[in-house]
Amino acid sequence: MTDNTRLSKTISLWLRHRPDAAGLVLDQQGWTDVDSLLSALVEAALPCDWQDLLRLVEESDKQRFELSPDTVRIRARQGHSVPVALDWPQASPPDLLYHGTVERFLPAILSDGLLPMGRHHVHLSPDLDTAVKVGARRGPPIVLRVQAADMVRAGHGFQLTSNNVWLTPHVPPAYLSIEGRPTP
Ligand code: HQG
Repeated sequence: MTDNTRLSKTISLWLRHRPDAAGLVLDQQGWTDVDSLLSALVEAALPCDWQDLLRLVEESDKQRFELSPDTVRIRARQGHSVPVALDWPQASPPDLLYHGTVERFLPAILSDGLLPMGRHHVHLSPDLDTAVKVGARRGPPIVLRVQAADMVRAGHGFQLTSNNVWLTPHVPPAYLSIEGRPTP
């Protein structure tokens, strides 16, 4: 693992799941002080200065982190398991969204739908490529198609993050089909 990947994974862990492990406090919207984060990184023997952090935020492949406009605070854009109420706007999704997963989860997903599991929301992408990459984290990827516009017509809400991830609390199985396989 490169130093940058280790740094990014540590910051992801702290800002999404374990702020307590670094003595950090997140506010309601998931923000914490950049200075506290930099001090915690030094203590964890992952020294990172302000320039390094700025580079990491800007160059992160998925734009996972966000700095406040005054650059005093930082947060993860999504993916939390700690209680935060992120203020992403409700938005109207395209007709179809995609979710990458693996074969072993399919029976449960086709029976219960997509559930947030350890996170606050189900994460969906507007393009196939991203879904393939998300699924491939766990094995040979399976991509599910989500009839997002139909869900909206049935009263389901969606939020759109500034790095183009669509969030929704639950996708019932009726709105799912497997990309590349005939609809049952
Ligand atoms: C599956 C990463 C059984 C779901 C990624 C997934 C993404 C079910 C896993 C972002 C299920 C949850 C989110 C059900 C869903 N029964 N399994 N009913 N419903 N699942 O990591 O979407 O690099 O919480 O298919 O790239 O994989 O961290 O969600 O396999 O963007 O920035 O349960 O996290 O981004 O896994 O990934 P996750 P995800 P970062």
